[in-house]
Amino acid sequence: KGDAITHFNEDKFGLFIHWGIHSVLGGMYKGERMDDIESPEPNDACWIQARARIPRVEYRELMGQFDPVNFNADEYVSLVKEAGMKYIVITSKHHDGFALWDSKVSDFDMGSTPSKRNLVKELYNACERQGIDFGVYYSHNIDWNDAHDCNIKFFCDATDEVWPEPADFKGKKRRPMGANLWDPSENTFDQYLVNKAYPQVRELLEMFPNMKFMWYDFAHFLSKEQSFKFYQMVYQLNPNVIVTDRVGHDLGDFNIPGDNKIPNPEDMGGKHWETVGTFNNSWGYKEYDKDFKSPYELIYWITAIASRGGNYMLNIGPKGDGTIPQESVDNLKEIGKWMSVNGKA
Ligand code: FUL
Repeated sequence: KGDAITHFNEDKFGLFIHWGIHSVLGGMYKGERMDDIESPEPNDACWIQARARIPRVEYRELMGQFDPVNFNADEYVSLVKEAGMKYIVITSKHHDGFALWDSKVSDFDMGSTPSKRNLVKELYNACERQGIDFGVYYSHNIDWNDAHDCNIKFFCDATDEVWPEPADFKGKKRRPMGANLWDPSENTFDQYLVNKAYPQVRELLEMFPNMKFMWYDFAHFLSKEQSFKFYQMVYQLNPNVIVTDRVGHDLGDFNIPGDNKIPNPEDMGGKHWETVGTFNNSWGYKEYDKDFKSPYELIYWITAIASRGGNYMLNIGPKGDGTIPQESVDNLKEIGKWMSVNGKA
């Protein structure tokens, strides 16, 4: 995969998009800020279902409110170009399990929303038109809607670890972060893999023949064989697609040092790497988080990362209707002014 990895590394600067039905909530649950809910789960707005322990049936109702009337894929891609970015990765399915396209194997998807739009495809087509590289994020291990306990029980048995139930989290050193133990689906984890995750990965690769990146995320509870299968599927269906190390078990073609982390390149095992970063403190849209980095700070991140040989993928969290928060738009435009003078053409 040498050429594909070199090409990726030359892209240097890209846009990450965290979008889904969680965006409708904007970090608020029943009038309460998710940060104020007592929970050990992360306070990223994409995690609101886990943090507030929202039952699956109730959460699914958000599909009825997800109406992306302000989403225009070509405008997104034009903004990316204006910012001097070369690629886009979008959350095709985040941990909640909702597919941002019309999936043949699940009704927890765009096909069940009022607009029925295939948002991932709209973006892919716009990237193709405007010459921007495209990839998808896919949460392969964690799926709160369909993946039972996300394999935590198997993982615990396999490693002989006994992890506490959610009620006992407090003060414990380790905990099963991300597993759905509040309202697990009736599927076994294997049924989820065979009936949803593997077929969806295939759908994505077949739908987007020119895609460049498969951004698997969060493999904490997968066996080595399961991680390998996810890696292998991509290789067999499209060997030009490169895969994040978050596929699990030291597989993967490039490394992600951690969210909002600039690594020491010597610790990256000789692989190319990508820092992923947020504008504010959340990946998904959170209506009350106004703590946006300034363009000057972001230019520091760009230069610090590029000078160490890495890539920087900066994130936006659109609102449920597809509007990009104004602060992000303004900052991307400011960065673009700097990039037009200092960036590579
Ligand atoms: C993490 C996820 O849990 C976050 O929600 C986000 O997607 C980040 C990029 O990766 O592992």
